[in-house]
Amino acid sequence: MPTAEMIPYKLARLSDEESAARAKQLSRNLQQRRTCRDFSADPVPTEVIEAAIRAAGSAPSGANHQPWHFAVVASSEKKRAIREAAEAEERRFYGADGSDPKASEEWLAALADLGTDEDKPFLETAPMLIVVFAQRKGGIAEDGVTQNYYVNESVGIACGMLLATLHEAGLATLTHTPSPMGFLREVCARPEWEKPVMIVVVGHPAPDATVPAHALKKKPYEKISSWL
Ligand code: IYR
Repeated sequence: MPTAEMIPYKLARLSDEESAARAKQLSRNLQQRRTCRDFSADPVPTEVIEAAIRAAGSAPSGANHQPWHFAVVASSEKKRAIREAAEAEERRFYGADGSDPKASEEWLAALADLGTDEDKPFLETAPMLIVVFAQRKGGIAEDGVTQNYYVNESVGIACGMLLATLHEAGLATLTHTPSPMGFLREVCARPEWEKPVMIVVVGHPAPDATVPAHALKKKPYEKISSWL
């Protein structure tokens, strides 16, 4: 017999019409999200960042251990430090340092549709960086010892909720993953049992921002779903 203390769970019951209308409205808006690489320097309200992190922190997680940490970086010095370290990794990735690229030819070919390169000015231009860390160990107490479960899945869902909230708030985002990312632990003063997962760059798009046309090539609904 499970012995867990249980508490009531209630949701306001919507009519099917209201339910569908709300799902479609949010769905339509989320489908407008793009990965933005051209940011303006305009500031963003800290309240929005806080609300998005609170939403992310409510994500489901293995054993409810909430194995995540969100480090908000807004200072010019820290942003510059992150840009410099990230660009050093990216130069090796793309072979822009004169050596053989770390990325395979196949990988570089796949990126051609995005038009990315080793220059990451957005890491300094954008007003906020949210560096997401996954806690391999620690439990709710963050003791660094207790085993965590389904860490990648949990943090992935939390990141999705973070991005959805920021987009709903009218902000542009970029999920950026320089590889390797170990330097982020040092810049953000995080413990060794935490693994940097991604930098979520947040801001307003620059007035002349563009996105690759490739971004609009979404797999059709019929292909991404099957009803059995
Ligand atoms: N981190 C590199 C390369 C890169 C890799 C993937 I997979 C992308 O979807 C985009 C970029 C960069 O940021 O340029």
